Amino acid sequence: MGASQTHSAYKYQDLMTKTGFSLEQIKNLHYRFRQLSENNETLSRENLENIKDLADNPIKKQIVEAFFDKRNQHQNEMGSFEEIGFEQFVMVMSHFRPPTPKMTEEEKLAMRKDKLHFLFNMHDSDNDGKITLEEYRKVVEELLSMSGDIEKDTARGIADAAMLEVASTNVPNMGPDDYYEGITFEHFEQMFKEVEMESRMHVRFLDVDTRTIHCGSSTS
Ligand SMILES: [Ca+2]
Repeated sequence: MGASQTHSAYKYQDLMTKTGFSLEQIKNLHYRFRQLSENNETLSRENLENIKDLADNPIKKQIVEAFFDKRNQHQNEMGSFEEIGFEQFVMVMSHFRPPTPKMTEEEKLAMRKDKLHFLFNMHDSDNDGKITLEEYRKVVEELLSMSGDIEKDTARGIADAAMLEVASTNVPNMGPDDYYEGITFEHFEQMFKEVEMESRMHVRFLDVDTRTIHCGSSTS
């Protein structure tokens, strides 16, 4: 037991450096990881799909997939994992870390970009660097399917109209015959220019409040 404790202490240290989480936060995440994986070394899609708080989330599929997406591991790798271990889990969770008062402006900007990349990747499911109309439609349809009385055709119409607006904002001189290939990351960044999302992007569905990384019911 002593040996394995030393081992995990060493691992924790490494993860703290990589993610900026505190020791306590990592311990909390480990606790939650063990719960989710039912005490296994790795987490499967099934483990996450069974989370009750996620059941009604319209973009559940994208959220679950994000955990297995190699792009979210900060290593320039692509593709997806079958299952993820604790370290990979923490790397994904680090995208939800809120900025701290101690951070410099530069660090805050880098963090913002990182979060935007995470969101962008969630939509760009085939990872070609563009969110195409097809990909955008899928997300809008899923978002709108929440309100059961909206027909698929209506959802489609709303997605298409939204995309057209995005296209005309991002490519102001587009002619009627020009084909809009999709939202690039630069466009995406523009779209979110006015949105303060650094502290807003957090998850509650894992029963982990990422603003504090406390497990269980938060007292705030
Ligand atoms: Ca794409």
